[in-house]
Amino acid sequence: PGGASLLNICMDAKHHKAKPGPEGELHGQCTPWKANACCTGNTSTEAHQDQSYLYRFNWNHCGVMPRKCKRHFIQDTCLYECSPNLGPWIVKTDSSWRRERILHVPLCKEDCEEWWEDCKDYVTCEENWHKGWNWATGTNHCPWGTMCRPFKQVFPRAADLCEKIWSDSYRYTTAPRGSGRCIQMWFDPAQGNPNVAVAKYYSWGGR
Ligand code: FOL
Repeated sequence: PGGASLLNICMDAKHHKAKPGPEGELHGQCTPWKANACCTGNTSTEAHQDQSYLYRFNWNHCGVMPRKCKRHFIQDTCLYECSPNLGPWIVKTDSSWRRERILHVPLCKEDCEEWWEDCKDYVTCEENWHKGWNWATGTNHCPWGTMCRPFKQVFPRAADLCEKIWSDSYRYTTAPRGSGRCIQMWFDPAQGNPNVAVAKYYSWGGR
């Protein structure tokens, strides 16, 4: 494996298209991917909803998540659902809801640190948001015996947030945005998608 086969592909997961391609319109924060995306317009709209049909995930499990924090979770959802540039980090997984996942995507330092900074005063009861919830009502709630604690206690450093929250989907890096060595959750599509070059670099063996 490696090389060109890792470029411009979609993972085999819950809502991803089979192959990337242009979308006439993507919603809100997902618009940067519309020239070439693994998500449909519907998925991009749902990415902005509380308890969307995507995963029925409740951001507000410890009280209402502030707007400035939620925008990072929306952006994470857009990258996860829409990016065609995560090929070098796609791995098979044994899970009830997806056949492939991403592992250790090198996230740009600023994207991780701003996410942590804007969420540090919000509260949560789980370190890994992929598992352990009480789904009895159809959406996730904190399981009995857990406590809502500030992000900055659950995730003492920015790296803890970015790496732990989605079971190591991301790796914290010290590479800055624009370096070509890290994946950007946020970008201005006017200059193209900066993650294309990053996927190329890593698919040919860059470390
Ligand atoms: N963003 C990123 N960057 N990586 C991801 O892997 C990712 N995954 C989701 C959203 N954004 C992501 C999907 N989120 C469950 C919880 C969260 C979720 C998807 C599914 C869930 O059903 N959890 C069950 C266990 C299910 C199982 O593993 O069989 C639970 O016990 O809470």
